[in-house]
Amino acid sequence: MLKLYSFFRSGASYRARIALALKGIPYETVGIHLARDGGEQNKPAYRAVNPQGRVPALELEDGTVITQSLAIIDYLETVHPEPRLYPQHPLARANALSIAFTIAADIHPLQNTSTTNYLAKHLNADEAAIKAWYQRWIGSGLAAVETKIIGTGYALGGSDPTIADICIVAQLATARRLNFDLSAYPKVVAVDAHATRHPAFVKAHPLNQPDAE
Ligand SMILES: N[C@@H](CCC(=O)N[C@@H](CS)C(=O)NCC(=O)O)C(=O)O
Repeated sequence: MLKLYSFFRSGASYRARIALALKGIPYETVGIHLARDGGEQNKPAYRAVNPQGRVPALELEDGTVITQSLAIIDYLETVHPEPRLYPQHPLARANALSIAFTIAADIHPLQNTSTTNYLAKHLNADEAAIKAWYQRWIGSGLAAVETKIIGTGYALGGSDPTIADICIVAQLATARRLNFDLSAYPKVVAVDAHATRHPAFVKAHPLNQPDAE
């Protein structure tokens, strides 16, 4: 069986979990606690799985490991093409990936705990400075995503969720945990509200994970 190294609260792990649930692929969760005891991601046992020390990582039956949530989603899409997570039309597909990369490449790395911990520990940033920092980057990223959303249900207006919805839902869970004010992004909030009713998104929700606390 596939193994997903995941932390229930991790937005990047949430993306991989939604994709697995949407495609109905069974897997075993291996919880990697990012905060306990200096972070299990930093221990040799997990570094042997993912030398970068980040979650998620997907281990295949033969022991091969795939890291990076978007690479995991791309792999799943290639080996289990149905249901599609990338729209068929080239422009819709480009837009879905544009939303996904805005979140995964432009927002997430800047608000990630390892980044904000570095600001605090090495650059003397206090709580107010850290809050201003992540608000700046979540805000500008979500403002861009807001302009790329076409639908009022799923992000691209189709009848099925795509990688764009996956990334939006995972990002909003983190934004809410950080008490980020979402009132300036009504389309993003509407897409999240719609997608999170889908059973696969419910299954992948942080609080429905075996390692949830
Ligand atoms: N770009 C990566 C991001 C992975 C990532 O940064 N995961 C975070 C949790 S959301 C993590 O493992 N942080 C632990 C650390 O940096 O020490 C992906 O999409 O998989």
